[in-house]
Amino acid sequence: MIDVEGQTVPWWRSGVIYQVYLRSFADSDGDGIGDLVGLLGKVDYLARLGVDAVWVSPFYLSPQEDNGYDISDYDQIDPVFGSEDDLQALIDALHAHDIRLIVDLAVNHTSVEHTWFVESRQPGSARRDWYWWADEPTNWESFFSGSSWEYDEVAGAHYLHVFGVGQPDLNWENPEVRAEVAALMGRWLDRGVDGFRLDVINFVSKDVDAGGGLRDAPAAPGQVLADGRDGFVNGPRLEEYLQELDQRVFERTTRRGEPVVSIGEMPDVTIDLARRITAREEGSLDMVFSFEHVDLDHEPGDKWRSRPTRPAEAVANLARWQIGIGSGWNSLYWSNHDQPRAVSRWGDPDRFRVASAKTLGTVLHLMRGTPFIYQGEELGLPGARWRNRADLRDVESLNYLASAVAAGEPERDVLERIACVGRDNARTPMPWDGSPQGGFTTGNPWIAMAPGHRGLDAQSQEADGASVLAHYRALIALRHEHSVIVEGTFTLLEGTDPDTVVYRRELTGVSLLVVARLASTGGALPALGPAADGRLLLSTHPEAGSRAHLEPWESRVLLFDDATSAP
Ligand code: ISL
Repeated sequence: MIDVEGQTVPWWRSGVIYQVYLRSFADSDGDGIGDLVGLLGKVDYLARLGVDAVWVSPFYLSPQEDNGYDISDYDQIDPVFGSEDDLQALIDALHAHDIRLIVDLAVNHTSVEHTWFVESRQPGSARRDWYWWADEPTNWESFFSGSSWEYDEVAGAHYLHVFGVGQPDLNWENPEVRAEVAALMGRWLDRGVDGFRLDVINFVSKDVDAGGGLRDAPAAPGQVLADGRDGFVNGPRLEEYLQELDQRVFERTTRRGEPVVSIGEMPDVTIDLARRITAREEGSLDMVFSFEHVDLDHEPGDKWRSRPTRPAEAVANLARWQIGIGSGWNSLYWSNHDQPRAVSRWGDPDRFRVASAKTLGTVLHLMRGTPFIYQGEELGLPGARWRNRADLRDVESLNYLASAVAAGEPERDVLERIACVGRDNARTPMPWDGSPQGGFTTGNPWIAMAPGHRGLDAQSQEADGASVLAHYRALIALRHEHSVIVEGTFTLLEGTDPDTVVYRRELTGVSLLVVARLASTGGALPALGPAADGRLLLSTHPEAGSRAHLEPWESRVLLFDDATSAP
């Protein structure tokens, strides 16, 4: 807890969270897969970066069909990632540096190998309705291609899986399921973790009909499968279920004596729902991951069909959320293990990698909300752009490739789309140093190192005061230092140039101005009035001074101690 203007603020309001995709972070035992001991060895790096918490991708027991988002036992650590002792050592080391550990929990679905599902399949099982079984499946298409239903011989019925075939959806209508989820979360708090990132938590309430069944979605002409999201996204009992979790789990205190942090991943969440769910007093979650800004650059509901989008449009969208979230709280992110890397998606990795990575970081981090850094984003890493089938690992991409090719599309066209938005492009191992496997592993990495990361490793950036890494450190430090960044109001200033963004944060007499050029061309500095007199806190082009011209991807952060002198 820190004090901002006499109010006690929980750490996550003034903090920055770092996302670790464990299997690609650091491998301690040479099997080519990152693990808990590998992460333990990098705690000093995280402490030097200055982050307040790490969110670690799932490391529970899992057949790894979806890299751990298919959990077969919530109480065991998958041996590929380490042991219970490794976890305790990691928690202790993180806590010794005041860094919290947030675990990633997928409870919308389990793995087919979970004993609950194994029992549920048995005819007459007491756990039968822990999952969704149907004789007549709906026409919903899975996120990972094909039908969302799979016929199971043992059960003699179809089960619902909105993600992979190995990821059956739990039936949250059943109170026993909800009680068990709360109980297992409690056991993770007992282990000393500080909070949860809840995978697709807004999918847990299904829109059932009077008979308790699920309904078909309207299909496009000539199509058998349809977009079923209306049947399970932001469903009718979602807020009730979250309130229940809040009472049972989130109101507890962590071993460190802090409130449990709760972060809901919510594709297709609306601003209104996000505001209600995260409202300061009555909200059940601390923050959500919303998706509007990362859904702008593709066709609605089809991530594979790109739509040209200016980065300034994504910033304008985030700005709309800044206002719309009201007394609630949002997470701020460009990147994660599901999204293309930011500098490749919105920046210019070939001509202005450093400046575009820094400026994208700046516009995001100085907004109101909790910034998230996805491993390697602080190095300004570009995406891998895998375009050969042999380089792909992700179930989503492999299924999409198979189904698009089966539907008659030329393989190279499909691979080209996967090279842009396939999830493997952001999942390559962290480059720690200049050695052949980047210091990630002494063995063969489970997915190849991205050739384009050579020379961008953490070791060389730590030695370079002008690196993207140095800029991210500065951004994190600014949030810790200036309460205007934490609690200040937000105003997007209207300009005339569609590629230049200016916003202002204000808090009792202090104001902060962010000016950013989001294009690979230069532009005029917007008329800022006396703003040029502000104190320059951070900039991408220190040599530019107060020139009335912005370089490609230039950004400046100015502080005014007397709000009246700000524009
Ligand atoms: O990756 C996506 C689309 O390509 C997203 O729609 C993603 O599926 C969605 O954000 C949900 O993601 C989460 O749940 C999935 C898992 O595969 C993702 O890695 C996880 O972040 C199923 O558990």
